[in-house]
Amino acid sequence: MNHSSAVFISDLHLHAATPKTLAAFESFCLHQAPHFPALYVLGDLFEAYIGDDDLLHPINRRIVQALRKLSNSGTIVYFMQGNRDFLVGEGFARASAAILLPDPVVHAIAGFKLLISHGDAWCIEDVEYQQFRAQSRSAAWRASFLSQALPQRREIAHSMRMQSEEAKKQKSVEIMDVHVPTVLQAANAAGVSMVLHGHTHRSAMHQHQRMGDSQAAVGSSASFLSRIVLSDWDFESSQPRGNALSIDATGPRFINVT
Ligand SMILES: [Mn+2]
Repeated sequence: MNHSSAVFISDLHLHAATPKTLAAFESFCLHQAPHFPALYVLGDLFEAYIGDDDLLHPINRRIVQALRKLSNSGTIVYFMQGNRDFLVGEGFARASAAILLPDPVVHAIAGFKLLISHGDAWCIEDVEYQQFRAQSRSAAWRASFLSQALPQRREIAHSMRMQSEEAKKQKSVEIMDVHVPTVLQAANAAGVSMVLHGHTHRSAMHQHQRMGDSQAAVGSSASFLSRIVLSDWDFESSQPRGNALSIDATGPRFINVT
């Protein structure tokens, strides 16, 4: 896919206890995103998502409505699943008029070829998490989870989140970050010099030296990989946090969410 410009967000973690962040998202969809031909939501838009049959939940309705309105205004909306909302499916896509993306995927924006991912699949040093990830993405786990009633699913999702928070306290920041050599390998395989992801909540623009890249002259821009990490959003705290990334002909740039 090619777009002349685009804007990217991820990790809003919206739920009932984040009314200000939800309002910021609605405002972003109404006032900022319409300036772009495409919006990419790179996962964990939801703090928890228990199935497309839960779209009548008041929070989900507002999220779907904001995306549909944006889509109706002419901005193409792409959605990639995160680790919190990997059960987002065709039902959500239809309701919100969003296009579901596989993870990872390569798109070209303003001539920049980008590898786009939520980012959790690259956190390979967190072995325990990767085991859970593989299990929860299996058809059997999915079928068994979705066969339960919504209140039960809500409870399971809640206890899974609590367990994950507990487990995170025992893990180092490095283990929970992406494994840079793995990202470099993925970028080389995809033939891109720019990667964009969220998930780690450690927003930055990194430049990584590309080892063993014989075609690129040392010191030339082609011998570096740009790895851009989106912020999570939290507008409930006294120091609100959240950003978006825009890419146009002048390059990538973080923009404040207002
Ligand atoms: Mn995530």
